[in-house]
Amino acid sequence: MDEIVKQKEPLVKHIYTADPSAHVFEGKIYIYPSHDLDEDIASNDNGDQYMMEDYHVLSLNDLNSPCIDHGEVLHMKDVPWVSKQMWAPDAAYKNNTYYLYFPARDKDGIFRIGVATSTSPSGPFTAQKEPIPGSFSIDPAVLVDDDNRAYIYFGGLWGGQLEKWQTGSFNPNGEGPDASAPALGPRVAELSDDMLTFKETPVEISIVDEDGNPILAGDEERRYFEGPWMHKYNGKYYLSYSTGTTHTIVYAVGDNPKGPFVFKGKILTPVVGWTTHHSIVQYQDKWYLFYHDSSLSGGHDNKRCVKFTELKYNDDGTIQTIDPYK
Ligand code: FUB
Repeated sequence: MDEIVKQKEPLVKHIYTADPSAHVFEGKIYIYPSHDLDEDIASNDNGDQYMMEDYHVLSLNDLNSPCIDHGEVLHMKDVPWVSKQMWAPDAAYKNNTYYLYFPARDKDGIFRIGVATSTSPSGPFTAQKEPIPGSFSIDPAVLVDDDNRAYIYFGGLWGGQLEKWQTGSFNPNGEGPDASAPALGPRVAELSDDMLTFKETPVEISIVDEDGNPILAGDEERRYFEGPWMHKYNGKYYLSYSTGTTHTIVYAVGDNPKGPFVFKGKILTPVVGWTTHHSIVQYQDKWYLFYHDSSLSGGHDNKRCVKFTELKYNDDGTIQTIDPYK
């Protein structure tokens, strides 16, 4: 019981953190979160309250050790193409190099995805001078598959601008589909061998129900909103994501890294605060959900804190729903 209570405490309290992407690198757990500013900013649907400027890396030597903050590893002043809002990042390891993928608005206010490299999982990271060509929207998540091919998943509605890319180019007036039409899916592209560019034009992922019908835009309990994460369990691909307006983390399962994915159910019930964002990682013989809530700030949407808890599978491969407050 003590262990569970401890796990649900914020990983760090000296800074606000969110959107945790957790990985096991070099035998330790590394967490790549957003770094929320300690500022009171009015919330709106465009996400203007999320004005983050830099990234810190956190790590745990093991699950009973205190969390280490490795300090600032990348600041927007060192990324020539960025104007503002360094949102949810992810990291990957390949080619003896650590890669940090991050979304931010470019000088035209359009979200793009950048990549930065380091020889160490704790950084510091050096950013490429330009965003990934052809990248757009937010919330990159990278899977390096067992065959060493790497895939990047991304996309987010509303402030994340995914609605504005339905024609393949940016339409500032683009709106989401009607409630009765298929929902927008996240995008996926295989990454080039050097991990710095897309190997192909990103494609839209299809998420369907058990009968093979697309999840509809009006189905806000199940439709994709933002925060994709991909992990593999028993050879299956698990795509998990936030439902945004209904504030849950849900998942869908497929046989292929690009889908289609069949909707399965809920992983995490709503947390304190509007956003919910997560990652799933295996450490030794157990699985863990990293997530955030706004408990540390008493509920401020843009002052969040990263937490983790154990995640359990049923014998049929489904995931047991987690209530973050039980
Ligand atoms: O942290 C800024 C944005 O809020 C992220 O990119 C979204 O996933 C949401 O958590």
